[in-house]
Amino acid sequence: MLRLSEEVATAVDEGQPVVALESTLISHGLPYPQNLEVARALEAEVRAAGAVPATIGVVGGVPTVGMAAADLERFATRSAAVRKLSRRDLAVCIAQGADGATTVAATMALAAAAGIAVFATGGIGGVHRDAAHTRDVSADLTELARTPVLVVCAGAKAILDLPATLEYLETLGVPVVGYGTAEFPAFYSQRSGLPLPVRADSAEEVASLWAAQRLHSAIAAPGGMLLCVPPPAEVALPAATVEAAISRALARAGAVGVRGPAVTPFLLAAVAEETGGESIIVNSALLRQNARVAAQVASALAHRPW
Ligand code: PSU
Ligand code: MN
Repeated sequence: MLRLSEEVATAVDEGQPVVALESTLISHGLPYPQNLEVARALEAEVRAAGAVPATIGVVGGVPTVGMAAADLERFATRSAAVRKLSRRDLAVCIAQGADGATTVAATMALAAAAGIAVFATGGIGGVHRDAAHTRDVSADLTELARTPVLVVCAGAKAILDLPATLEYLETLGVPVVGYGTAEFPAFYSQRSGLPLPVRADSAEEVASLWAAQRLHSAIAAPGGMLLCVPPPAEVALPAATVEAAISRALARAGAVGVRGPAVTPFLLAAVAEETGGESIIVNSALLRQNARVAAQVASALAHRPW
């Protein structure tokens, strides 16, 4: 029910550093050909930092940890034929033998099942801005509340209600740590103005926080942790530019009447158009940075006695 590549299985068995990577951003988060370039670049970043990459997805109905190059290419080039899988969609995709790209929620579940504790993504899902009416809150948040995986991200996607997302993470008991910052990053921009309770300034410091959370998780209350890395300064966009683009994107989504799992992919594509492609440059750069940081944390963890 869970296929690990030989490389990943060996690394997990031997306690080598491994970093999980998700596949929804490949099939439904970025356009071709940037999606394929990014998918390959993330694996390369993880390797360059001394860890083993494990891209996760459901391949022909088989939950796969450590996707083959040919599968990555199919997920990037034939994305219309690849489902977007959150946790609720996993069993159905398996039963129907389909291809499915896993979101943060589904990737966490499969990573934990494979014995992988560190996962790098771009921005997590969260509370949507119209959640008061639609009740649209990403399953990424509830997964963080129950699955012991450290998720390295640039905060929650800026298309969301960031203050409400932070509040909900607090409600769910998820520790949120800033990496070199005491503020929740805003995905395309470095700052949101929202303070974080915890800050860490090195991979070793993160590893010690995560080791404590993992222990606490094992004996008392199971759950993950969020490490928030601001996007690289060279490519980060001014908050005002991003807000203007998001307003136009949200208006378009409202006019078309997009609902459910289609909302996030629609908004990401619309923001890319509204920023003349700049959002894709930031998204790709922050993904690479997060993969690097995750690999450094996984390496620091591998060197700890517990
Ligand atoms: N981050 C990105 N691009 C993405 C996503 C995150 O930079 O495409 C995906 C993740 O897989 C995340 C999902 O789990 O969007 C959230 O979707 P939803 O809001 O429907 O839960
Ligand atoms: Mn949703």
